[in-house]
Amino acid sequence: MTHPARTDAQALQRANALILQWQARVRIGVALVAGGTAILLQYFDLLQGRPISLLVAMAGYVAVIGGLAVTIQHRGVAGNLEIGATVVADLLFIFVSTLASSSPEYFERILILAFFVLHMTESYFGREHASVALLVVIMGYLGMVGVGIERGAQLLWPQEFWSVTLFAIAAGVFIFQYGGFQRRLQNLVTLFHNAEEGDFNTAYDVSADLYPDAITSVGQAYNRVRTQLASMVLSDPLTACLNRRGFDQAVTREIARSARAGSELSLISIDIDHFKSVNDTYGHLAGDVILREVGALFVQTARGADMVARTGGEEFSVLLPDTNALGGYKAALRMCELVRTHRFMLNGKRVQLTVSIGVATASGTDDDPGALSLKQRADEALYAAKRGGRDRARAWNGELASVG
Ligand code: GH3
Ligand code: MG
Ligand code: MG
Repeated sequence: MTHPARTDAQALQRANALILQWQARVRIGVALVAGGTAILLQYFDLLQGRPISLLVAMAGYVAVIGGLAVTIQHRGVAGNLEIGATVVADLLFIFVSTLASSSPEYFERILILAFFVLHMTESYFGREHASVALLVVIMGYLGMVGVGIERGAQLLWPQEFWSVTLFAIAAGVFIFQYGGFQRRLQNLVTLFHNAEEGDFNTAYDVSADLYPDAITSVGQAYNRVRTQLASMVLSDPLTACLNRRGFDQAVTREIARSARAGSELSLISIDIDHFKSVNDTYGHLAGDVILREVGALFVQTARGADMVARTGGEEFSVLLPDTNALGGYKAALRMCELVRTHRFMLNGKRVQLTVSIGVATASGTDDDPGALSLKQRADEALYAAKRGGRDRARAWNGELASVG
């Protein structure tokens, strides 16, 4: 069995790898366009600096980003190391290329370019990575201004601080507002992942979205179809009872609950006797009508908390929370009686039907059986009822397993 938290982490790393791969193409494209244009401008003396420095910086950046992308594609996963390396390469390229093409009074270009890095980091990798990148940009920028001023550049600290402050405000708002983007998207992915597994218990929390956007809309749409999906995936279309999947989920959930509460829980397995002969005599469609009627009978007789399922062709199961062995056995007897005495009618003729039933009970203590063995025990008891002559209920008592 795979650990869910680990599966989530792996899914995230695979998503990171895909994002970094297409981002590499964008990064290389932007570097080539911006760097190429700058080199051209330098060539015609419209921009200061030597084209060769910029060319080296650009080639280095493209090589690093391209190399990272190839490695990530090869490995199929990417984590903090790869994201960090990409951001460091971005910032180094921005600083180095600005140095190679701008005099100190134009260093603010760094802040403009840094927004590109923040966007790429923020939107896809979240608030933490973007905040670190923001901090590095501010420190690096102030460092460069400091060195510039020391070397006699015409820069004024108050003006530079104000530029950095404006940048920090704008970038901070951006990070704050989009900070949850990746996490919220991940929540949505988890919801859909759970739905794939047949778990529709959690709704998308719309009220947690301070700034409703497209993700909120998808969440709302998911909430609208959630109940429909649940009934489609977890219930049996013929009888409208739970299907096997829905029942398995309910058993796992209720066993955990009863273990927490220290309460007992009974599971009833039912199989219709000689059902094949009903089909053989009246046809498969008539058999279906009977199955629907039997399901309705069990639903009618069940208490509010009980869960009725059609777990096989002509097999039903009922889960009875807070029910001890005696209660479960009595319920089973009642169901036997109910089917035996019910007037099933097909083609104007009364059809006599009986069921065989097995009951198993979990006591709610530490040595409880899991969902699987509880079902196995009920099935063993059911087979014992069949062997005993049908139309009867048997409770699992620990010895049935060894009875031939
Ligand atoms: P037993 O008393 O040993 O249970 O006899 P049985 O004939 O009920 O049991 P068996 O398992 O041999 O056969 C089950 C039959 O149930 C086979 C099939 O004809 C019928 N059946 C299974 N699923 C469906 C269904 O979805 N619709 C209908 N109409 N019949 C079904
Ligand atoms: Mg059967
Ligand atoms: Mg049968």
